[in-house]
Amino acid sequence: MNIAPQDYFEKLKEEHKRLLERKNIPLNKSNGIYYRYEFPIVTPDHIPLNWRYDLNVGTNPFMMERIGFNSTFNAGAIKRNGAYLLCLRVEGNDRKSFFAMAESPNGIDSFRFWDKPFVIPEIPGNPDTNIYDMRLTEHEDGWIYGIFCTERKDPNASSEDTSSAIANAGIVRTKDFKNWKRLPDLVSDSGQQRNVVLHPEFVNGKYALYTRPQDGFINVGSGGGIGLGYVDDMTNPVVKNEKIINNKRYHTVYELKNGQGPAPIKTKKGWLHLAHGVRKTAAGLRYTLYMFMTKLEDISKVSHQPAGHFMAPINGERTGDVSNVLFANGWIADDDGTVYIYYASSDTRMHVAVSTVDKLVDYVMNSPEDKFTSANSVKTVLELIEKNKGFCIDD
Ligand code: M1P
Repeated sequence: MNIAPQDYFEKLKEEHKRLLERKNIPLNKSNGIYYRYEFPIVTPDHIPLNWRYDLNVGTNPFMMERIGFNSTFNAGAIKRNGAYLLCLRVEGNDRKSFFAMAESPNGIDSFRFWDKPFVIPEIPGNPDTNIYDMRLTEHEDGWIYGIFCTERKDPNASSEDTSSAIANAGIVRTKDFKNWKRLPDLVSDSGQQRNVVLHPEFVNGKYALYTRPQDGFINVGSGGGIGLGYVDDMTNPVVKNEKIINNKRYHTVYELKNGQGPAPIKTKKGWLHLAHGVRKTAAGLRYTLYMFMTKLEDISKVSHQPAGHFMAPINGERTGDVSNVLFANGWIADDDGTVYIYYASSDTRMHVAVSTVDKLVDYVMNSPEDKFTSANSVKTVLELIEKNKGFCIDD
């Protein structure tokens, strides 16, 4: 197509504006627990044009995209001054991720990136190769903490092994989202850590962290499970007394590995947790979301956990950069009890599903638990059929 660079850019601008202003529509089909929305809320196409194009026709005569972006996903979430904020993992075509904030007035559409991505300070002498999956926690100490995965090449890998990496938890804190103070990386007994999340309240005067100890970069090995450990001082983040509170288990959706999603939501009945579970299939790894509840008086005790997944990839969510993956590290509970669940599909784009605290509490407390055999699963179905005797249903 022969089109003058300036006209082409005008066309791009129009398309971008249309995308940013597109209204989202709740899908009719719901399981009563949450409803999804028709459109993804943030995609690489939402990224501002001046992050991608050199707008000077003199230096970019063909108006080419100079910097390409692969995905916008795995966002931490927080509400500030009435705006719904997503701290996105933005991944360039060069595979490097960084963080950028997008903001919406209603939590379901019109997400716009802030002017510039964040620059996360590095640890002197130990730069991060890649950073991703920020969990934001507004802690009762007055800081907003961001805990993310920092990945570096494994220093012990042989010279021909150019893939092995070490994952650990990087920590920053801020009060205004402009100035980020980098704290030392997490120190734990485990070789590697990912999916580390700060609990929003002190527990016996200590910071409580959900962890995911792992033996290798992809495989958790004999480690794994969602752990809970305690830190005296976030400026010297040494995890003590780390114990697994939610283990991986044979023939479940979290058979191979699991990880805490966002920081849990406090309710009158307990802490609501959203997590991801992973199993191995002939088609590769399958990531789904599941929920559980821990006790208010003892956050190390799981009181309820429904069987199976809470959300799994459907339709277009199934495909992307890493297909068959749902991953969530951000949700927002509004004052009126609405819960916005921000989830990414297939390591490519962000979506929202909407529920309420009451519905999620009901789901977690009253859905049957996994009883780990087919015979027990069918028994659970028969119990429901029996309970429903006498109720009319259409054939
Ligand atoms: O590709 C799926 C996910 O894989 C990792 O998650 P986990 O540590 O639980 O296996 C992360 O790289 C995550 O970002 C990614 O979405």
